[in-house]
Amino acid sequence: MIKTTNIKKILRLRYTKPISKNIFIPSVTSCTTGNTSYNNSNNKKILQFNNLIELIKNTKNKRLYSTGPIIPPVLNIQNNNINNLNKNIVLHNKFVTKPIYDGDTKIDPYYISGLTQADGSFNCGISISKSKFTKTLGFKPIFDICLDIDSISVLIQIQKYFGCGRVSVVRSDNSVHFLVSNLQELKENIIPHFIKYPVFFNKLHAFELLVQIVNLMDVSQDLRTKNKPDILRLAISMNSSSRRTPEQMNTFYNVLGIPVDKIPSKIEDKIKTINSKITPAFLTGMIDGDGSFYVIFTNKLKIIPAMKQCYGKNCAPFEEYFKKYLGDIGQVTIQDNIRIWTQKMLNILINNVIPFMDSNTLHTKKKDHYQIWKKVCFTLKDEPKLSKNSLLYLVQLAYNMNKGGKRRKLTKDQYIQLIESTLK
Ligand SMILES: [Ca+2]
Repeated sequence: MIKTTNIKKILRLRYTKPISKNIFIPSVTSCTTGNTSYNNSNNKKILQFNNLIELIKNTKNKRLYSTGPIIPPVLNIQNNNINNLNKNIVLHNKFVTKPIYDGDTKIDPYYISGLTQADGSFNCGISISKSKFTKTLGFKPIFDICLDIDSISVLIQIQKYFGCGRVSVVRSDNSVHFLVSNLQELKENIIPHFIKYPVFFNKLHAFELLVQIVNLMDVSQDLRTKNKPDILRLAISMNSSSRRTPEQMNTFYNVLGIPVDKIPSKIEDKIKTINSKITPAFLTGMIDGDGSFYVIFTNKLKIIPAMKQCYGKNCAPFEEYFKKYLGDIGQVTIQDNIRIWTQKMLNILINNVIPFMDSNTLHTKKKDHYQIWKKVCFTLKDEPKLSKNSLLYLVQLAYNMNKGGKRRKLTKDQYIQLIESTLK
């Protein structure tokens, strides 16, 4: 039975569900005219396009994947490289297309890296599996970006961008993750991105170790077994904030037959400087991840809009770029392992921060907070001494933004009461 549907619908279908390994585009010559169709005979779905090149042009696909078993050859297709594409299609007659950008997705690659700097991680799971006589150590390298559930659309866009991975919701803490743990996808989709658009400091350290792990795992079974002590050392050196105990690490080495006195030291994170460029889009990703636009309502009825950015305590060199893009350096405080940069000066917010944010789009829920916050800034600029009516207007507008103003001492009604009783 053949079901006909149009290309757009198929592509939308694929965005919500990663393409399965048994979808094939047989070859250009065997494609019939007309729309895309499924053929469910032999348990294989066959996608047929009347003109594959048209499809690639129309949907701005930049990659074609073979669905051959295990290691699909990846072809990077440039728009001006159609001849090359034809040659490749003759070579491999089984393909699925994976879009790298779709028409309405304008997510900057640097933004993705900036968001990863704030809310992403490169990690490697370590597990022990037991059989009757032996214990075996297993490794699972993972790339992960975690956001609040209300920003799930950003992760779906990022999934489209990479053309792989899964988006998974964790109901218990209202978070959503974009996860890639498939070795080939890490190698072909994730690693090339972060080589071209790097992250910095501890994230770069973890990424560099992930690259080595993937290389050590992407070999024959025998060689991989031989590589396990090296993989283990890399895996436990990735994140200093890891919750693994020294006892657990001893146990891992023990499974590999390495006694406690022979355990190598962790690989130190020695990255202290910024060695590649930080673009406005990168900074925007960082702000979308760990930045905040908020409004302080004091008991003396003063309203103070502010912006803050959190980042690792070893990441102070970022501040030079905050200054470059966002004006005056503001105020830096340190809490536990986090540095917090804060800007409360209204003229800097108006003259530097707002123009920057207006030309560099936020993608998470924060973009709504930003719009409210911006109104507060402009109201205060126009009316430095707020009238009672303007005060009430700003309370209605901004008091409960950012998670409903949960952290405030007074509820919104109590604050309105305070205004009413102070300014009769
Ligand atoms: Ca965050």
